[in-house]
Amino acid sequence: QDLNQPYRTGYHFQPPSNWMNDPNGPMVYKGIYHLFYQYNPYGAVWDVRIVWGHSTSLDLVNWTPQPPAFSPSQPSDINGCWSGSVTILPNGTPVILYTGIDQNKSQVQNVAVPVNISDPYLREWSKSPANPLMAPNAVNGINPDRFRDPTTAWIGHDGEWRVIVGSSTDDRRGLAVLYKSRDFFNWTQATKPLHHEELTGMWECPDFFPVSITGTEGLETSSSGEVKHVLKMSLIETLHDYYTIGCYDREKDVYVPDHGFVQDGSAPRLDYGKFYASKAFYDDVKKRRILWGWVNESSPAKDDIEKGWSGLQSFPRKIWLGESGNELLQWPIEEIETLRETQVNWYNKVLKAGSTIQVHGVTAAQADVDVSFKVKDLEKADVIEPSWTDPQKICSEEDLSVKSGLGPFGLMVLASNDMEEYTSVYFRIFKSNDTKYVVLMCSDQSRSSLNEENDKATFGAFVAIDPSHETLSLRTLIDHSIVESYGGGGKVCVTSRVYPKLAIGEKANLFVFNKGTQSVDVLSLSAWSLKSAQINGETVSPFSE
Ligand code: DQQ
Repeated sequence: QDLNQPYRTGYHFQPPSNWMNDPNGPMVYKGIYHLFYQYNPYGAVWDVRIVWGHSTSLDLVNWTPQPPAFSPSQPSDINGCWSGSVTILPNGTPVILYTGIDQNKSQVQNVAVPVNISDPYLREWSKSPANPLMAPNAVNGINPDRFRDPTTAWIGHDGEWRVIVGSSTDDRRGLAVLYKSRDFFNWTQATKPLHHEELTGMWECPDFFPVSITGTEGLETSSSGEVKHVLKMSLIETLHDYYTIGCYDREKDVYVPDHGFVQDGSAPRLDYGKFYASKAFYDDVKKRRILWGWVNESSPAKDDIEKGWSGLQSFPRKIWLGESGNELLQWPIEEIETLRETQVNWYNKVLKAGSTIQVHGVTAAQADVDVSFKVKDLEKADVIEPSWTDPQKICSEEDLSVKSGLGPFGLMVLASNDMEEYTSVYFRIFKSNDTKYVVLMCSDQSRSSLNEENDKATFGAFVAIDPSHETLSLRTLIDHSIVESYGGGGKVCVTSRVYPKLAIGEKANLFVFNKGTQSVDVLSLSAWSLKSAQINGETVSPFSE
């Protein structure tokens, strides 16, 4: 690994240099996966004149860079090509809808189509002279600064296209503005938004898609039948991605969530760490829905400028509706297994109270770890304070040294030899009354680096599982400066960015720990060294030369 670039990733998507933010228009076309992304060709900070970076892949793991799909060039996008989505038309042609910042700095929606549909790499795109297709005006009352990020379009009950665009009113009502079209090119605003929620502020990058209620297979965006719908919104006020699950009334063209979006922000999140402006697409090759999300830096902009880049994409995740019908599950796509090398396995190991055991034999800076715990003495759990309703706050206030509840137990990753640095991902179990348990999952970055200038906020979430019947599983993907964790089989995801000074390359270590007062069983642990993927012309070696 380039010792001057210890934070570049081995298998998380990033461009060779410069700034990247939102994933745009992911799709599979003629067997090739495409990812577009908000990219600044001029530097490592965001710039309004952002372009659509583009890469292609055969397996969603190794990526080939392509020229940017398009850049500001016409009056309707001369000040920036912002986020958008791909829709595959019934004849198989992919079409991009994206937000342009026009000559008046208004946000408008534009279309771009491939120049040559026989090119599976779709290297050239052409913008329609009819752009913009949708514009804010005095009649529709939309604020020209808050009208962006069109979704993948879908076909409604009457055969017409629908698409939503994120917006908000002046009094912070978040809006999924609905547009309809017969031919995909002439769009009219519907009289009502698809959905709105009071006091949630601007909705960036909405996403709206069906999920099966009978299995884990993904569905094409226009599917109907035995489905529920998911509406995801990225709230600019909190910089988090929230979702609701509900019913799409195809006749009335409205979406009704099963549980309304709670205005205090307690709707479920796709990730309780760093993860924003996410977008899902249907992979018809493997019949699954795949989610990408932008994971930004936690370092000051001056460090990003010095290292010459900023921003990662999460590892692509399969996403589906859990059996309960009220939560989404996510899991790293199976292709990650092609990167697995050395494997370490443990079975039925007792983690005594206060113990820390090293996992030897894997490249700890670039690894995939899957561990499941069983806790026997659940009655020993402390009762949770009624006022402890904010999991992130509990995780932040009770550090590892505090023995509250059962635990903490979990993983210490990117740990330096003498533990000056480590990131811990762990569980605590509390009782809420004599029979019910509360499982807390934390990702604590506070000791992750000797460099004090980074944002080292701790993240946390409750995991809806019953530890008296179920094992507690934790899967963590470690990749130099990103730690992406999946708790409870993908019920809760927490992604963090860390910048160790010592725990770099071969000097990084991996431990399993139990700082609680009761022993905990590791039913099984598998850890794999991961080889580096080919990402946009670069291979980070997991070993320092
Ligand atoms: N990023 C884009 C916008 C979007 C925001 C601009 C979300 O289209 O609303 O780079 O991160």
